[in-house]
Amino acid sequence: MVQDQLLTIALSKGRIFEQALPLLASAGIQVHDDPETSRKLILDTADARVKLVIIRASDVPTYVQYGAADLGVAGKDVLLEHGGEGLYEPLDLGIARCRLMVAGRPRAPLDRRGAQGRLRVATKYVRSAERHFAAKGQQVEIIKLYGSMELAPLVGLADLIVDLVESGNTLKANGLVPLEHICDISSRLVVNKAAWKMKHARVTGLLEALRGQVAAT
Ligand code: PRT
Ligand code: MG
Repeated sequence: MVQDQLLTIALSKGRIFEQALPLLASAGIQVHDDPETSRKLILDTADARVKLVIIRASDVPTYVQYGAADLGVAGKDVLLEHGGEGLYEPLDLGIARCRLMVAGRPRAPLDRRGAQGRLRVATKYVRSAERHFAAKGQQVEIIKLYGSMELAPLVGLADLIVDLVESGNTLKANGLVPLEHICDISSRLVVNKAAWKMKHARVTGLLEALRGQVAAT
């Protein structure tokens, strides 16, 4: 029976889990386990037909793309890097908001070529950074990092960084300033394209419940 089809939702622990929880609960998906204390990677919900899989934030689009999860919740930053193949992105959940920004030391050179040629930009967000500087017609050297980007300008690894900024406290604590706004970021509901067809009634039922809740908050 269509209504008995299992739905699997992928999400990461931390801010996305915490902020998605009330939205999911309002759609009838109460979660009893706490991923911060439980070691379980598959969580049951109050709805026996819905399971959650808890994975790294940057892995969510991959699980959904390959159908290992029917749906997922992922930051727009992560989706821009992934490229969105195999996914629909039907709803902005409006959670885990921040901004993708270029940052550096105060008075960091933004346009002029560095002494050794192109400006060096350290980031985890290679695709977004490339697109941003290409749109400005600026040739830069992108250095891929996996975290702690704020360190790169301090130790001479890069002139600039591209990173997420929320309060700005992390930049400030490291003597850096925001220099250019690239885009606003929030988390999106993503759906596997095959699941969208095969489990259409269940997926759209959940989508509409979430949409109503997002509109009300
Ligand atoms: O940690 P892991 O490598 O597993 O993945 P992740 O760091 O991507 O996961 P997580 O849970 O930290 O972030 C999940 C999603 O939350 C991101 O993909 C963003 O879409 C969103 N989000 C919202 C943020 C922030 N706000 C945020 N402030 N993600 C990260 N940060 C970091 C930022 O990178 C910087 O280091 O917080 C720091 C800046 O915060 P402020 O407040 O000091 O400016
Ligand atoms: Mg993190």
